[in-house]
Amino acid sequence: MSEEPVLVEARPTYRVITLNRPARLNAVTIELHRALADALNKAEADKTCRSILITGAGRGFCAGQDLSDIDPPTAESPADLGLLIDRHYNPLIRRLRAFPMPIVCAVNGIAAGAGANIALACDIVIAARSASFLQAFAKIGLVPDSGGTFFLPRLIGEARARALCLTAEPISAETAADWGLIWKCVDDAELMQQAQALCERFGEAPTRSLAMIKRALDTSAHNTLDAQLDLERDLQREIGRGDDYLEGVTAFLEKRKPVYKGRP
Ligand code: T3D
Repeated sequence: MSEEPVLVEARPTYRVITLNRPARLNAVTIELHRALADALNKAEADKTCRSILITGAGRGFCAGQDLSDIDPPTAESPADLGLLIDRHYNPLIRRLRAFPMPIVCAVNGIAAGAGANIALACDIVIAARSASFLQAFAKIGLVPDSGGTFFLPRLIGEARARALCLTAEPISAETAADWGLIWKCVDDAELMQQAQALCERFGEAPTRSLAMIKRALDTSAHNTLDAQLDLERDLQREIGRGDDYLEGVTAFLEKRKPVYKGRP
């Protein structure tokens, strides 16, 4: 197993972050959490970075929490899994959702437990045809975490969400796409090329406006229509004062391709 739990490759306008514990299907350790948080922080600090691509090394995307990286519970000393979630998983999910640029997740193989829900927290999920999604938690006597109980019913409806969580049965990437759990399923050989093409496109996009779109969509999950209309107005007012809107409209009127600053 290579030393680094996360590999980071800087492309001109985006970063490829690869979960890199292939012998364990990229199961998440505390070390991996720290490396991932560090990679996200550095990407955000770099103004040339306008999107993120997350994928996994080897045949899996991520098998969730590394079950050998936690102290085994005993009758005298039961586990406090809440601590792990508070310190690492919840901050990661919040960070992905609030990240001020699009995050594309290329699911190259099985995404299980928290691994599945980390993928669902990304903005656009593309999966290889051979990949699958598994809410593994009930198999080991746990409840879905990392936002699973939030994302699943909203994406695929109550009936399917309940069955996936309660049976802990996997679904194929094709089914995930048919159900609307992910954006699309592509042939294995095309996965990275399609994910990279998306990130390249985001490299020319008005990044601040994309960040606000993320915010508006996240808020809509628990807003009334009235509150959402007000939020849309406020965001539009703010973004409408920026350079990218001016450039977008000017380019449209001049019948040319806009050149957005993205993250000034
Ligand atoms: O601390 C907490 O627990 C709270 C937080 C919870 C968040 C969670 O994510 S809980 C859910 C944890 N994940 C799981 O329960 C999934 C466990 N893994 C599996 O059920 C299976 O590995 C898969 C269905 C994902 C894939 O099966 P398969 O047959 O394709 O592969 P495999 O042979 O089981 O796994 C390959 C290797 O990866 C194997 O090691 P070995 O035998 O070759 O040395 C296996 O032990 C290892 N591995 C897979 N998942 C994990 C793991 N090692 C540690 N932790 C894992 N989660």
